[in-house]
Amino acid sequence: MSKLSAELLKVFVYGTLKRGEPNHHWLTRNENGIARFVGEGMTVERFPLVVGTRYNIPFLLDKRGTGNNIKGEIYEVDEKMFANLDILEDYPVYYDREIQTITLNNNESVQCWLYLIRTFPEKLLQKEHLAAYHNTKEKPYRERSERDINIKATDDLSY
Ligand code: PCA
Repeated sequence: MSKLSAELLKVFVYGTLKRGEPNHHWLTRNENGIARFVGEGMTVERFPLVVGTRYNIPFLLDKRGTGNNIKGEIYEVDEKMFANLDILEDYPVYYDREIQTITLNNNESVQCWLYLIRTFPEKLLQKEHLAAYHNTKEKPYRERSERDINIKATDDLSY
């Protein structure tokens, strides 16, 4: 593999994929492919990170310059895992993704993929802008199997 394509398979996760959060098992399940934890990191760019919809889903909104530098975790993944992350995030229907610069705790910076929401109702911006996501008892994350299948995922954004 060329160096460039290896670099493109770093992913920065800021939501339910982090350690201790409800979708972390996707990264650790062997059948999904390989994921290696690289370190904790933070976006150089500021973004609004909000918890939205009736299912309390974390969203990084494509409105850079608003909100905080976002804390998360960097993983190196193989193509199989990357494809499985795309399935989980319902890319490109629900989340889109792009490459962003992430700084590690040692001040090194790396280029990583991250998932974000491009098209969203303005009112999502009125929710609290977080710097780091954690699932909570007060606003528990609901997985897809618990969601109303009669409502289109993208319609949920207005709740
Ligand atoms: N999973 C991805 C995007 C939002 C989410 O819950 C992540 O953890 O980065």
